[in-house]
Amino acid sequence: MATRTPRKTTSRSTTTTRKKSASEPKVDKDQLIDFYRQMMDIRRFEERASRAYTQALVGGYCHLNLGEEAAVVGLMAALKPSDYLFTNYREHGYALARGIDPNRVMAELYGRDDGVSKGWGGSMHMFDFEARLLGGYGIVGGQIPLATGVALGIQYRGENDVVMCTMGDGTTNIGAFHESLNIAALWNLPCVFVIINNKLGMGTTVDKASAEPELYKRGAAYRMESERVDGLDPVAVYEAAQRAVASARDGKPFLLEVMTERLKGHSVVDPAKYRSAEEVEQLKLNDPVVTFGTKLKEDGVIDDELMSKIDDDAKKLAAESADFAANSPHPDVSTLFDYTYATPVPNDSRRLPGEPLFEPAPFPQNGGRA
Ligand SMILES: Cc1ncc(C[n+]2csc(CCOP(=O)(O)OP(=O)(O)O)c2C)c(N)n1
Ligand SMILES: [Mg+2]
Repeated sequence: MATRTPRKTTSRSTTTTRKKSASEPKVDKDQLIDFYRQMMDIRRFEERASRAYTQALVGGYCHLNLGEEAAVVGLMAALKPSDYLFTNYREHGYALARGIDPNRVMAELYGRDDGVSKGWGGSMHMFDFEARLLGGYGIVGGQIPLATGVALGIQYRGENDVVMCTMGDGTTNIGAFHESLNIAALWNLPCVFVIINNKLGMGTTVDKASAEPELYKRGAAYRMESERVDGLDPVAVYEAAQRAVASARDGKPFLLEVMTERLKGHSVVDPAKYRSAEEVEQLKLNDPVVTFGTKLKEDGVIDDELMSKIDDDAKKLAAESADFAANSPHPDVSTLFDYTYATPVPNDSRRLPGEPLFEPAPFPQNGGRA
């Protein structure tokens, strides 16, 4: 029987050391219960999404936040409503924690008109300016330069918001990661770069892909303060994210590494055969929804009755969102090109699927001679 390895709650980079001040806000009982509720909502939503995908109700790719719920909830709690968020393709949980209606999130997975991106984006490309969720990116690392650019925009306009940019562990080996961190540190941009370290980039482990597997240490190359935190504990994540966000708001970008688990395959269709039976057994002990629920019970914050009510409510919410999505209309094909560019592009082809790429040139009457 595997045992849960005790984790150090945080490790900090050598660039700066800072003691936790007594004035940092504590998390009260209501907020602890709210964290648990949000984590359970994401868990049940993702399970419902997975089912819908296997029933062919969802097209394209579908990557889930199963195992990352504590990370998502803790991070999002540290942002103001006007702060900006960029994520990768593993984004449903972020959309929910950012306060977007689960019906709209599920409708996007179903490719329907009521979806977050009006059904044209799908699982990987949700965008909601009101919630300041600026995507959803399928290209590994594609979000990092864009997030850095938005941070530059905030600084240029003298605003007080910050940008949080989440990415996977595998993403830290993409050139754009290094270019963006370098420029953000050089120009003091208000950006928090968050590595969600689930220990796998598809099927490749961090140890096999990264010469420095303690990824938060990469901040040192850019004299950027950085920290590693236990991503199974939403409170630890929340407190670390608060420090990171405060630093960024003060013009000092921050690199935060959140140690999580990916409970299932890379995407819904991946059976994850590359994982050993022992590893899979260990995962059960590192399930954040279970471990956080147990801790709240032991601490007397929550009882069995409230726990099952929260679970029932979450299942109901997920089922309702699936019904809503199934009943939402498909987008009209005439809107296919409406949301591709923010401003018109002169040579933008408005060709519908199946139409010829170019109009055939007329055959020259004189046989092609001048
Ligand atoms: C530029 C680019 N290269 C490769 C891929 C294929 N790909 C999709 S996800 C992925 C792994 C990324 O792993 P990680 O950054 O750890 O994120 P996770 O899936 O674990 O959340 C790869 C290689 C891609 N989408 N984009
Ligand atoms: Mg990963």
